[in-house]
Amino acid sequence: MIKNKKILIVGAGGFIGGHLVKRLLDSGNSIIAADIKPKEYWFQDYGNVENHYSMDMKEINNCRKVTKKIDYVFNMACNMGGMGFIENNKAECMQSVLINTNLLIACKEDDIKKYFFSSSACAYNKSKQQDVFVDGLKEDDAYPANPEDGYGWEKLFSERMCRHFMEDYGIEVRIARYHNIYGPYGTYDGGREKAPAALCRKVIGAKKNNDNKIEVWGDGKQTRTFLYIDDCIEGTLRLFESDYSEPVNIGSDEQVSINQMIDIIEDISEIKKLERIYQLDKPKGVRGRSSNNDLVKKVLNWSYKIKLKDGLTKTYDWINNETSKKGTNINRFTKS
Ligand code: GKE
Repeated sequence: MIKNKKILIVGAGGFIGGHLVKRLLDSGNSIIAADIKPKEYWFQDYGNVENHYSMDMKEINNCRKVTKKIDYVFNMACNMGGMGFIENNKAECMQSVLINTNLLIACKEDDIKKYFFSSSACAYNKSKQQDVFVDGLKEDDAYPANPEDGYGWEKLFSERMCRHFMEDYGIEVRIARYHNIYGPYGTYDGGREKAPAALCRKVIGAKKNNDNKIEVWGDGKQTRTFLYIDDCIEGTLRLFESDYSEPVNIGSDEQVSINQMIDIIEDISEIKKLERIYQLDKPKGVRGRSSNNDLVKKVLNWSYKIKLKDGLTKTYDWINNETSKKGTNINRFTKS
């Protein structure tokens, strides 16, 4: 476990970044945390951390301000969200390339030795994701390149930027391709939410309003895998401490249809089966996606532990608690 290091976490005000701050803080590191979000929009905000609020890391001089005398850098920052966001904000998502590029330049200038980049399953070739219950994506399936428009291209390009900074300047890079990470402190409304949180929120709303139906994007048959945040953090830190510098899947292979996920959430909610209003015009993304975990098991001798039902139960309970609080403005941040 990483300890007694000085670590910069960029995107620390966000979902995965916030959990990473907590985990590295608890294991005895000193943390520099930076995010473009103003303080009131940080999902988790710890006092014993050097926090830089409203810091736009697309600006190289901001990157240079926080890479001084740092041991490790984790780039968890990008302008992103679920399909509802990335399908409608392609230029915004592409600009995250400035964060990764400028951060790497600053790291080179400050001779930082190790750098983590949070990539995504959206980097994978879409032609491999056209059916439901598809075979899990292997790391080589990113080429020939045909990633998700906007966001996926930025992730794939930034992976290569990391590789070349390692080859040319000796910065050790570690790259994880995340497969739909969910859990407490994740966005659940406002437009950036992904399916697990969105559907938990909708079922909670139906229960509270005594509704007998919920709106579902697509036909509900599309399939995905979803990884609980604690597994994401564990896999991320094991990858970072490994000596493997190529992209690796950090995801689950427990593939379900969206309809099956709603069934699970209804069981958690102890609500009767809801009528599903299928909105075929809403953003759908790929038809099917799963993570092949052969490589991650081989290089890290690790695999995720938390089953979807268990992760969704924790997520549902957290969102239920948050939505019952008055005046909660968490996750309202929708524009960079
Ligand atoms: N967001 C959302 N909200 N999705 C819904 C909803 C809803 O209310 N109802 C059904 N869906 C369906 C979407 O139409 C899509 O087919 C599926 O759930 C998953 O949507 P998602 O969670 O928004 O995003 P995707 O898995 O398609 O893509 C995401 O993949 C991640 C990496 O695995 C991306 O948006 C990024 O968040 C990221 O790259």
